[in-house]
Amino acid sequence: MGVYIIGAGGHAKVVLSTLLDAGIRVDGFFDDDPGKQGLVLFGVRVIGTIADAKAMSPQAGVIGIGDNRLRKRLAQELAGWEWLCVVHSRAYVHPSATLGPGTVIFAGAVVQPCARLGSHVIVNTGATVDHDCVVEDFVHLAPGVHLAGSVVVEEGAFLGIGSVVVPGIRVGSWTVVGAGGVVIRDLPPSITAAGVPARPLLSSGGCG
Ligand code: JB2
Repeated sequence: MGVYIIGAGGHAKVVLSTLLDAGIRVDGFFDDDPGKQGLVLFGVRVIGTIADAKAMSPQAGVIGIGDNRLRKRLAQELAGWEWLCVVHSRAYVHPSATLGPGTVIFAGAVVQPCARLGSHVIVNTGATVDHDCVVEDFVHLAPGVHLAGSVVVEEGAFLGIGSVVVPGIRVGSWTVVGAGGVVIRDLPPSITAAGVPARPLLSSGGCG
């Protein structure tokens, strides 16, 4: 069974560097961009489209695409693949923390005791997850995000670069927190919030 990265953009580049750091040999990327076919990145080639990956027997790998909904869709479409959980050697994960398949912990990140992280989660460069947090499937914590203790981040939420969440708060599924947001109250599902403190952004209501 080979090891492959799905996607060959900016996020895939960091996923590759993390796999290589962990001593894992990578056999290729799959990406739909015709302009990327045959490209070689750190010695690893883009060898086909995502349709080509689906046509193979299930392999091992990581979905190296930052978009949370797309990562979820591809995880469903590539059912049967063995998704690798990868932790950079310069990240710290306490032994009591649990990490699901496909989850990546990048350089400088910290995951503290009893944190529970689901599958295909991204803990990006220098992000921290404190004790007893629950981070559900397909969440992305961008670089420099800080979750205090006992925070819950529901499925598919995206916390933008440098945002922070105070203890015990719940961020709803598929909600987006803008860069630098400071979350001090629970946020419902499927909204965008920003600011200090973070508040839901009002939609225009379609009136121009
Ligand atoms: O349906 C698709 C799709 N299928 C394949 N939608 C999108 N948006 N992309 C698709 N792809 C492939 O995923 C594209 O051909 C492209 O090569 C790759 C996405 O690359 P991109 O560099 O645009 O995004 P990324 O997910 O690698 O990185 C984003 O997320 C990271 C976490 C960027 O915002 C990075 O800056 C960020 N660090």
